[in-house]
Amino acid sequence: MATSATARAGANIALVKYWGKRDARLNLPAAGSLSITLAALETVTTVSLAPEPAADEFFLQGRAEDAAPVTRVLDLLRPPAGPRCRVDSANNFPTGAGLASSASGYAALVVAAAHLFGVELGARELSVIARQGSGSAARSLFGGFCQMHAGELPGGEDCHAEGLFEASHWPLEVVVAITDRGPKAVSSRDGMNLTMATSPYYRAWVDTVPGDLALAREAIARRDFEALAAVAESSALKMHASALAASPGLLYWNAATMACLHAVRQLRADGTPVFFTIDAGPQVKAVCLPEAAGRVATMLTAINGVREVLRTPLGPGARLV
Ligand code: 2P0
Repeated sequence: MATSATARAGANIALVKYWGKRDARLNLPAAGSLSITLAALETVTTVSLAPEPAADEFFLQGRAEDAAPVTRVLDLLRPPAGPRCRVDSANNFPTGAGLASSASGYAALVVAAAHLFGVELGARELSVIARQGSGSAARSLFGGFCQMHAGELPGGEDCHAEGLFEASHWPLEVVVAITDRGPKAVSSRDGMNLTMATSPYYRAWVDTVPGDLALAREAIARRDFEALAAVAESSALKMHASALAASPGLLYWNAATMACLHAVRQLRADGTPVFFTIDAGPQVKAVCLPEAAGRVATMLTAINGVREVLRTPLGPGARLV
């Protein structure tokens, strides 16, 4: 029997956002979401059987972290009273800064742990497990274009991700403008819980998601860039509007974030195929056709307050190394 397994997974960026839960304990989203998986922003995770049986250990970028969230996910895959593990995880991009490190992290974890424990599950079944670590992680099981289904069953058995198209269907590129490398002040989980509890716009936001999912799926199937740009920017702005209306209001953006949004809108008005999306942090992700990526990167690099610009094509789903 193997004593360790290693998997890698790309981060994903939602074009139709997830923000709110129908069950916090089971981590079931209130609505579906739709994402693209990124090739160049990646987590590599090794799960090893621990020589000491006492407790799981978790190291992120070489530093010991609280292992409890990792244990909860490992317990869904290992036999009762099965061996404890050491988990070593490394991101090649800033952690906890709104770049979906928990998504790629839990996706790589479930693929590695399933292999180590000899659990033979497909990507859909693994997405159900990854979701319990982090809702967005379910989507990193798949490459290219992916939809997360909220499901209706109380236990969440029908809450899973689905691969829509491989990356080759429509090879978009993503240019990420990093405006702050530090961890965000309010985690996604806390931010969405606060929005659910206090924002008068939360219900209105959730009600718009099914329509946006249908529009985005249709735009991707037809490779209709303008249609995808319209629904993706709308989804991101509505998510942030619901969060801004929480009490106290959640303000994830800084001045450079806002400057990037205007720059992307100006580029598109001038004929460049690019749109923006923003997650629970100050970074701006500009999604574009490949021929526009150089121009978009040059434009965002020149903006005051942009610390670094990353470029990535779409990539494959989580996989064993
Ligand atoms: C998304 N985000 O759809 C949205 C947009 C952030 C903003 O999914 O509580 O870390 O672990 O399920 O997955 C980030 O939330 O939250 C996220 P939990 P998660 O990408």
